[in-house]
Amino acid sequence: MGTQNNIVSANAQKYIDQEEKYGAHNYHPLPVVLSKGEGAFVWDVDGKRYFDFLSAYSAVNQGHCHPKIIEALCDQAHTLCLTSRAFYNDCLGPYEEFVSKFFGYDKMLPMNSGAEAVETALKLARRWGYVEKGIPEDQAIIICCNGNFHGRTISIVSMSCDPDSYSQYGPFTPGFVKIPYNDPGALKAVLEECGAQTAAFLVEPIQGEAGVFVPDDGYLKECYDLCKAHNVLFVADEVQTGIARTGKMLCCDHEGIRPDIVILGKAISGGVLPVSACLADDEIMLTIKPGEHGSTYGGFPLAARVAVAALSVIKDEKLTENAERLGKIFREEMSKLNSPFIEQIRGKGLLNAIVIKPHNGKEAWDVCLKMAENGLLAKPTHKHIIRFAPPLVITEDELRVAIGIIKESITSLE
Ligand code: IF1
Repeated sequence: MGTQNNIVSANAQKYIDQEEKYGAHNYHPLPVVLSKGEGAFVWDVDGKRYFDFLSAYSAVNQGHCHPKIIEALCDQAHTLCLTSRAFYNDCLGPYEEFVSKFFGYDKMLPMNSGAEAVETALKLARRWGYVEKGIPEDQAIIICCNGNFHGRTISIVSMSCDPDSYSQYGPFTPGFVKIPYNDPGALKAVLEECGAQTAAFLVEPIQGEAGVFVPDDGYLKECYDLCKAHNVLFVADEVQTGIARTGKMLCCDHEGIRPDIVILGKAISGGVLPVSACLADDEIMLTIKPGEHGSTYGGFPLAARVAVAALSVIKDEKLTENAERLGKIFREEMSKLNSPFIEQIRGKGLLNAIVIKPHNGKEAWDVCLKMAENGLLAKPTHKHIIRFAPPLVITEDELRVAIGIIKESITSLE
């Protein structure tokens, strides 16, 4: 907040009131009004600087307003923004080749939001199930996990276990079978019962929204092998865990598995434009023919240039290695804090979370308010879990200062 003890300045309150009056009330933000971002930092309207430990839910891995990404955006914005897919252009082909080779797949299908890429993956999986696997029409099953978050369309919330995501949005899309996360036996049982009509298994390599739920080592590999044994596609939702966030380019790389379909979003564009994509090989990707899927802005020239620049920054600045190294320091330092508030610390790379035990009548929200007061922004998920996900460009010195703020904020509430 612009001023101390969580009192919002009149300047900031003006923007809060505007959103309250003229905007839908589909969020409950922390009372901070931001106006500038650079690297690992953001500033509020009163000029106060904060460490950004949310990174727009892992979309800003490259740091706010990265100069090379902004340069690509501005250069293309002056030249050609949008052509639609009714015509070719000189940006999409180079983008498709760059991304396909970057991740090692035959092809990519460009979309805009993460949810659209997830919907695209669901359509690709069902289409492959009918055309290639021979599942009877309209009977394809897609297995998903309890605690999942894949976006907010009606088909996607049809897979959700969170009433906040699905209640009073029915009727729901059929064809989804939910199983417990981190339980290969549950997947084995469902595949043995109805593997023949199962098209895919959709999974987050780490469940972000569920509270950075890291599955046991080997879970993903065991599920992958079960899918292969039953001719079922292994579909990884790497929208939040991908693009170096967990210390590998894709979180699935930690287990050496190559998903049949990879879903990307968020940091593929470095937090500059909504850009997403599905990656797959020809057997899957070419089951969708011209005119059978698309979107107005999918892969548009502006997105193409921005995404190529954003992915190049990840490699050029070795952000994957940085996330791996600094993530270990974060968890090590936080585990030294012996606080009644801390129940558990978990994560991979720079996707971490602390499970807060309410104490002295204070809970995760109060910790976040105190951290904001002390110059660090993070937000609770599911009431008691605080996610800590700074931009991957953060330096070790900056991280150690941020850790000091987190520790000081927690101990001040004890
Ligand atoms: C909100 C959550 C995170 C995602 C995964 C697909 C999508 C997301 C693994 C859809 C999006 C965002 C959505 C945003 C908050 C944030 C979020 F809290 F909602 F669940 F990160 F954990 N797959 N996650 O995490 O991508 O359509 O948003 O581009 O809806 O409040 P999107």
